[in-house]
Amino acid sequence: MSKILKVKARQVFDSRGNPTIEAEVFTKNNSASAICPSGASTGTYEAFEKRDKNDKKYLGKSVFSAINLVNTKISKQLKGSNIHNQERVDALMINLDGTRQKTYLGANAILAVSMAVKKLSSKIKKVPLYQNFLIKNNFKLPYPLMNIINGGAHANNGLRIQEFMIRPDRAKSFSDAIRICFLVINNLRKIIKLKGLSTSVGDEGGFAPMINNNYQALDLIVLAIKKSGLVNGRDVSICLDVAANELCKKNKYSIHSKKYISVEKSINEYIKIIDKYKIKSIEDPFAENDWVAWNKLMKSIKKVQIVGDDLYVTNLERLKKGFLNLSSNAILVKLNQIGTVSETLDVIKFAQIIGFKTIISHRSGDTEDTFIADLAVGTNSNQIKTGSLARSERVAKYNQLLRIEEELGKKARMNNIY
Ligand code: 2PG
Ligand code: MG
Repeated sequence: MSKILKVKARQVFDSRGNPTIEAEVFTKNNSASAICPSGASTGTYEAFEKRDKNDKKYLGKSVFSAINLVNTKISKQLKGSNIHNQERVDALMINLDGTRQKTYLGANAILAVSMAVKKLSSKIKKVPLYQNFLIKNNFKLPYPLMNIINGGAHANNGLRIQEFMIRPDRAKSFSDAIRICFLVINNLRKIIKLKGLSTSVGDEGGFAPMINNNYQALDLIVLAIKKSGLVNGRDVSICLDVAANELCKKNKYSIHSKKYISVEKSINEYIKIIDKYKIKSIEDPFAENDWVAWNKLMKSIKKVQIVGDDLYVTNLERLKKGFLNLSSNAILVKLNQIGTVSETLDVIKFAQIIGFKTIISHRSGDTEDTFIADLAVGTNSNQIKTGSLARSERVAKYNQLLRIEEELGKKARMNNIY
């Protein structure tokens, strides 16, 4: 048995240039480190991200107090624990924290340590990280949900919907999936340029042209798919993350235009764009507490993947509620929404038992850490959402999946999306 000797943390920076935590876990002869990501459109029920609100030198965003807790309390608590017993290590941190949303230690502190423990366990076992989760053979590669136009809280163009994505549904391999996305992105860049718009990118690497109308963004994507010699709705599907928490006021929504309209009218608009643009997946179509609206949408449409992100916040209790309420048929999984690897795996296991699709996701403030690429393969997750083929913190995850595919060789298979 390899015992944890100590844990050490340091402040590093995420892709938005904000401070975040890197934790390093040591056994006698080995060490591994991991970095916690950070969201912008966060759900109310997410685990707590601890920052030094009064540290003016970093505009209240530094993470030194959480780091101090890692170096003292967490390190002391984990000393002597078996590095391979992830559940016990995570339980020790959860108990030490003792709060519902991990407000004492901070989920950012706990998660960085939890991920580093998983990585070190793999290193000591001499197995690739993806082989150290739930699946032990028949590994499958996830379909990328690739972000190509950014709006909402991830850009300042005024687009209502936060993420416009494509999914290469007919790709036979992960490398082919990436090639198809590459083609569409390159054609989209040309189209945006020809229209005299900016090809600069948003937080997740998708283009952020100054357009403020969803339909305009969707038309650009349809054109880019066509120019790539592909068929929208067959070879490539358009997928959305509405992030509707940001677009809700007193049970009314401003998803489709600046005007706030009722849930029923919003659903009618959804039905129209699903038909017109052959949309296959919609994430957070309504706000995190509007269980009735989610259920109405599920009953009004068929064959569309409805994904709960802010609705579930990778929390087992909320997922159970959503299952009973018939709120969605898929869940977005983000490690830092819940704060430990073990709790994340519990949520994935339950989601798969109830027949939900699982989509492993990055955060809009992400890092060079590629943990989620391995997590997607190691949990047999159907899809991965990790930004565009731009910005190294996004591309790093796709590159890691290409490496995994190469390593699996002839045994590599794509997951199923339907
Ligand atoms: C989302 C995520 C990731 P954020 O809403 O799904 O794309 O954004 O990390 O800002 O919550
Ligand atoms: Mg989301």
